[in-house]
Amino acid sequence: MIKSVLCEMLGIRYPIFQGGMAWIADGKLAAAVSEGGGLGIIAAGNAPADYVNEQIRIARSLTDKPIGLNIMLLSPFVDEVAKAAAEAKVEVITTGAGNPAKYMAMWKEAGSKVIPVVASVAMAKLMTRQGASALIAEGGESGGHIGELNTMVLVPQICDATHLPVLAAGGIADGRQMAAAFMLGACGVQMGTRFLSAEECSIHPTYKEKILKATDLCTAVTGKRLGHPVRSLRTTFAREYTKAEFGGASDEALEALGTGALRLAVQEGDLEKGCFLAGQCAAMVKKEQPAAEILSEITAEAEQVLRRASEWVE
Ligand code: TUI
Repeated sequence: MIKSVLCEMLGIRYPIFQGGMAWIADGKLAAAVSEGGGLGIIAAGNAPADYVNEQIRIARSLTDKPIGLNIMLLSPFVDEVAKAAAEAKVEVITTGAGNPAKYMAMWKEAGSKVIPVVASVAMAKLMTRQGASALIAEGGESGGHIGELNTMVLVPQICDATHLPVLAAGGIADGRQMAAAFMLGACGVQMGTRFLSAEECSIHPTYKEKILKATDLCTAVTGKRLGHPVRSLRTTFAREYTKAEFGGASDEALEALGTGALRLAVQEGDLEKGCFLAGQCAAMVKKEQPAAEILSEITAEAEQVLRRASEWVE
């Protein structure tokens, strides 16, 4: 067994969160992860409150274990989703792509634990002062919207900047990396890409296949010019976007290229126009398996590695 303060704090067996991936992390996937002993997290993404409420209902019908909701702070529906989260009393609220300070009092009053994703020391200190229960330090190996720093340098600096429990995220897909995260001071991990291959993950079969066939250099970052760098698989979309980005396309034209691209990847498996978000660890995802098996396999491997760690010391 891995011992972690996160397990006691949240009532979970494994200190592993499933990342709140927009369009992907629905009630079914979140319930499978929570039922398997981790923390399953529903992604609100850019969806309205009605969608979020429905996914929470689905998750609650499949598990009585704690669940989380990820609120993407750039969403046009962020205010109504923030309110819905408080009303639904989800056990954990995670946030991404911004500063959730103005909602934190409301969420805490509702009894939710607030665990923001941070990508810098300044944000970690601010969230600590605002009453977060833990922090997710997400490095640039991650899929989707990313910050400047990578996991290896971000995690220890965040751990030094807060007394709160820290989860490491970004590029983590196996037990060796989970053990390494503990060595950096983290007491848990969040994984997104690894859960794309879960049997309970309902992405288009083409998306799953692209992940299972990915190799080490398969991802690229686009969107730096608009100030929203995003990591995805190198597909036609990524190539076309990069061409437009560095070929003098207007901001409006770039926005138009990106609109709907996540949905096209997830629901249609559209290899031309879809944006297939994935972390740098995509190549480490080798087979489709139940979410519960992913959790037990990674934890068993981390335990084995951690037991051997003392062999380095005489
Ligand atoms: O949010 C994510 N990953 C995402 S969000 C998303 S949807 C989207 N699509 C296109 C453009 C933008 C978003 C796809 N993937 N991860 C968590 C995360 N949060 N990574 C980095 C941050 C972050 C960045 C800045 C957190 C806080 C922050 O603070 C800035 C400030 O001072 O407000």
